[in-house]
Amino acid sequence: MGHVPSPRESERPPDHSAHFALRDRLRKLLAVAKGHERALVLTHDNPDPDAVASACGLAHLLDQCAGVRAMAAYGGIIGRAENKAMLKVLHLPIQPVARVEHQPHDLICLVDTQPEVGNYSLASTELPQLVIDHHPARPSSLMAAFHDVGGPAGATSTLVTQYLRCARLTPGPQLATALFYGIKSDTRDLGREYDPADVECYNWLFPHIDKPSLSRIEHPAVPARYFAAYHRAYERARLHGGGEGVVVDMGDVYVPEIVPEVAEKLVSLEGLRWSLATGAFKGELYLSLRLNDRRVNAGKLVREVCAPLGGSAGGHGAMAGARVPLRGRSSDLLSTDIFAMFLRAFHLRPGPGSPLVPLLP
Ligand SMILES: [Mn+2]
Repeated sequence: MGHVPSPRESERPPDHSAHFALRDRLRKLLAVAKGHERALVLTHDNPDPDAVASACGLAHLLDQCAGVRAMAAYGGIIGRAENKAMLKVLHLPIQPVARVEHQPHDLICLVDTQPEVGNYSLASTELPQLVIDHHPARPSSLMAAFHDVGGPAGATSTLVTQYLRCARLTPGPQLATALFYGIKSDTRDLGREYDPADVECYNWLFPHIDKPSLSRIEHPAVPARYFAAYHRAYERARLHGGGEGVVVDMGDVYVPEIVPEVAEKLVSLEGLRWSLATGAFKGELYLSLRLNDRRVNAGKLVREVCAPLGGSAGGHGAMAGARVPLRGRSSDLLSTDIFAMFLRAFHLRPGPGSPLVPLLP
């Protein structure tokens, strides 16, 4: 852990054209922002560390370099213990959107998501003028006055770090730690879907981060409900295709983020190609897919399955998630239908499967 050597970087001659391209993008970003007075920088709902960090980072950039007073905000809740700890330990200036969206603002920015994805909360139908996201580009983002979407970066925090760096703004320990943790968690410690730019920003941030704070964030205290949710998930998990895939309907969950967390945990099972978890929270079914199989694109697959169900979906190669409104449907019946659709997509026979953990007598 810590400083990751980047042989690819040191072997490569300095890339001046990439630097000039970045400088041009920064100039354009600031030109779009300048002249505005107050910005709302919004993440996707139930934001993860990457979303929170990039919102705070962009707000800081707008504040310092464009003279725009910027408020970072999120919809939904921050429920995962690590994410809650991140806000608390680092005192990050981000608030629930319901608290700030009625305050005057004349610039809307979106980070870690895009207009078309529909997984962010804004009462009005105002369109964002500035969109920064590492997920695959959606056509609607190209209508924003400034957009940096669909590039190879493994985290939006990487893009924001590049802008800060290019603007010669060194983040203080709290923002640096947030951005570092954003990159680290979105790329699973630089082990999944990462780009040389992620490694470069990770290394650049490392000397500026507050190490004891990072440790407190990564090893948070968790409530008893956390263990209960895991216990239930392990008991309910069903293997399919002779251990090729695992599905679990977690039932009602106390925080939506426990669904991706469990999917992530289950995909580490030896020999497994994919894991799928669902859980119901406040009238919506949350779904998360994780893949060990590079031949399948998780984001595409989840979008195909969930769009007809009226859900909003996001994700990329190895990880994707969706939210489907229950609209009176029972969450276990909907989960059963969804599992059947995924089993079909993976060329497996639908059926009950076999338990992951044999029940004790
Ligand atoms: Mn992200």
